[in-house]
Amino acid sequence: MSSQGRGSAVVAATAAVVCLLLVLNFEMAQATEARTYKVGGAKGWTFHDVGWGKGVMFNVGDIFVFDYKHGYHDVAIVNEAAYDSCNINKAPANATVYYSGHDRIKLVKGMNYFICTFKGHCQAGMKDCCHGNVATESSLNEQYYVIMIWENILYTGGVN
Ligand SMILES: [Cu+2]
Repeated sequence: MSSQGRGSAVVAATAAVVCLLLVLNFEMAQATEARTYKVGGAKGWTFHDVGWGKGVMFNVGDIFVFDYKHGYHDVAIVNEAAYDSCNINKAPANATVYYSGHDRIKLVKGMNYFICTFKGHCQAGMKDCCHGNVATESSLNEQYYVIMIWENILYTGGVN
């Protein structure tokens, strides 16, 4: 009788640990999994693209995919001055330019500015900017809290 009671306690404790592991995995996945976005949506990187992604919360490490016909456009990572003026000469001399037609660019912290350097294209709206946010402190604290609960169950004799 008593051994049966202990057996069901072990099952319950095991189930609790499994549940917490699932929560923990979910939290970790949310914090570390970079998301991928196709710039411009279905039509890809093209004219009149300015404004795409407005109001979306992007995270550092998220990946922007620029899809376009190779040789017809490019993507330059620029600064605010070059972005605002559509003048590539205002960007730093070492600004990175991608031109494969399927470029994957990782967001960095702060503002990320992209323009097409082909003549007239930026002026025609081939420009986008977005803000790369870092994970908030509160979400990191929540993860830590879940780990603490899990460790308590494992080390305070909860499963014995
Ligand atoms: Cu272009």
